[in-house]
Formats: sequence, C-alpha cells, structure tokens
Amino acid sequence: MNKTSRRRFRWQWLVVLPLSALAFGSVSAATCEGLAGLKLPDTTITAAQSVAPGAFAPPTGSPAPYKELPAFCRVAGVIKPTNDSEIKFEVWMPSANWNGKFHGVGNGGFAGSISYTGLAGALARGYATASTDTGHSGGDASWALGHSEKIADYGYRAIHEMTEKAKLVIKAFYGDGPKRSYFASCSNGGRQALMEAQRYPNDYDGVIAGAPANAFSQILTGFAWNMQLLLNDPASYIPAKKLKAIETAVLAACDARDGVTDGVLDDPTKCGFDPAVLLCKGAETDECLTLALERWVEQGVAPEAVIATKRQGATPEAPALRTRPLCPYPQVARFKGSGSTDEAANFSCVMEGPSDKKRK
Ligand SMILES: [Ca+2]
Repeated sequence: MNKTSRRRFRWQWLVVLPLSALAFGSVSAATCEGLAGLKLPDTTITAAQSVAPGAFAPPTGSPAPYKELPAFCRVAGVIKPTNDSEIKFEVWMPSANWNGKFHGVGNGGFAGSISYTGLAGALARGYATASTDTGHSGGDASWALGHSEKIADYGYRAIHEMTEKAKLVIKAFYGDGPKRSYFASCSNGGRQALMEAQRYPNDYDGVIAGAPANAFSQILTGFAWNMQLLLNDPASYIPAKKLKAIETAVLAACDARDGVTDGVLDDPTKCGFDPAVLLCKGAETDECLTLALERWVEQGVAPEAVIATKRQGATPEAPALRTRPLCPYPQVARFKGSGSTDEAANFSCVMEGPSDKKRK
C-alpha cells in the first residue's frame, strides 16, 4: 500500500466507523424474543421477553421499585457446568440507549436468589446487566452439605459462568459484546469480586470489592465462635436492649480517633475498646454488662456474686421478675432489710453465722 492509498483507506475506515456505531446503537442483531432459541454451552434459556417501561413485577415483593425502569429485554436461563449444578441467571438489556457496558451484580450472604433490585439499578443507568442465584435457592446454607459442586458454584464458578453467558447473550442481542465490564458488590459480593479478579481476570475491566467477606473458612469459624459465646450459656447472651449502651461506650472511647466525631469508626480494629468498662457495678441494668463468668475464667478475677434473673418467659429478652445474687459458697444472700425483695441490690453476700445455723 503506498502513502496515498493508505490515507484513502484510513479515510474510508473513519467514515465506516460512525455508520456502524449508529447501527450498533439502534438496530438489534436479534429480537429479544428470538433469544429464546440461543444456544450456549451448558445453558438452557428459559425465557426471553420484551418488558415494557415500568412493567416489571418481581416474583415476590413490591413492583414499586421497578416503575421507573425503561423498556428492556429480559433473558432468563439455567447453567449446568456439572451434573449437580443449577445456576439460575438473568440478563437485562436496555431496549434503547445502551451505554455499551456490562455490569455484573453480586450477592450478599449465602446468595440463593437473583437480585432484581441490583439488576434494576444497573439497567436504570444504561448498563446491560446480569445476576445469578449462584446455584441454589434460599438464603441459608442447608443446600451445601454433601454438594461440593454447589459449593464451588457458590464459591466462584456461578459468577464466572453468569458473566461469560451474559456477554454472549448481550452480543447476540446487540450484535456486539460490551466494550467494558464492571463488577461492584459488598460483603459476600466483595468476596465474589476478589474471586473474579483472582481466578478470572479477563471477566471484568474493573471490580469494586466492598467489605469483602474473604477468607471464608476463618470468617465462618469466627461467626460460629461468636454464636457459641453468645448462646451456649444464657448468662453470656447480650440482649438487644443493651446494644445502645455498648455503642455509646465504644463511640465515646474511639469515635474521635479518625479525626471526626461523627458516630463512625473508620477502623474498628484500632479501637481497643475494653467492654470491661461496662461491667455492672451494682444491680444489672440495660446500661451495663454482666461478664462475671468470662472475667473469672479469662482474668482469674472471681466475682463477688453472679446476679441471677427470673424472667417472665423463657427467652433472655423476657422482662425480669426478680433478681438475686448467687453468692460464692459458703456465703449466702441476705436481705438488707429495706427495698424490694425482688432486686438483687437489696441483698448482700454474707457468711452464714451461728445464729443462722441455730434457726435450722
Ligand atoms: Ca469518627
């Protein structure tokens, strides 16, 4: 190619480009309903439907958050990369004014459902978008036992499969795939973002891993540890009505350390708050904690007494009917002589004297 013909070639190319870009924005390569026949690896398309502006209603919950959505093409399907896989996913694509980009939606907690609000948020901003239940239904982990492939789907595979298939659906619909792809999610979704970056770096051009729940084995062991400490012994349970006092004490100790007193700790790990400052000094109230047993076990400081509470019901939140000190043997609780006999503060622990013995 000589200089002149090369210049002419470039000029033609420049003319062709805007024309094709125009076609790209206004003409679909496939009709939405036509995507029902799309053949993708390991995938069954279960629905392909044009949704009129504001017409989407989710399977459960209020349709109100979807009233402002523009028209879009909704494609639903199931991906089965293994025999035990059942990865449901949906791809939503604006019928007009697509921004040319893809937004992958993540899942909090144990996932188990398609995030319609996540899809709606991305669609409203002009993105083609996809969400998956990550291979199981329901927000607990009961599906996992004995299903290692489902665990892999939840762990990392489903988001990747969703992403790959969504890009193919997008390409079939618009005639071209997304020019940029982004993933932004929090908590378990932050973990999904890290998994994508680590295992499938070609899936996304940028990810936001918000509050990532990574190092799952350690995190869930930590959760189990917390639950056991809170629930194994009713005396260790912290009722919700005491949380305000704990929050207030933590903020008083550490809020200002990040430079602004705003009710937010920028880095809780730097707080070093000692809950012992909240230990009840007299009768138990909502403003203090009874950590006597832990203090005894962990610091070797025996309590002068442990306050026992008789409640109106079986749960730790039930109203207290009566409190009474449990005294270290051989001391006994003795009424001080005034005040309510239902309040521990009106009793003291004393050694049983000779006069007491005579009475027996
Ligand atoms: Ca602060």
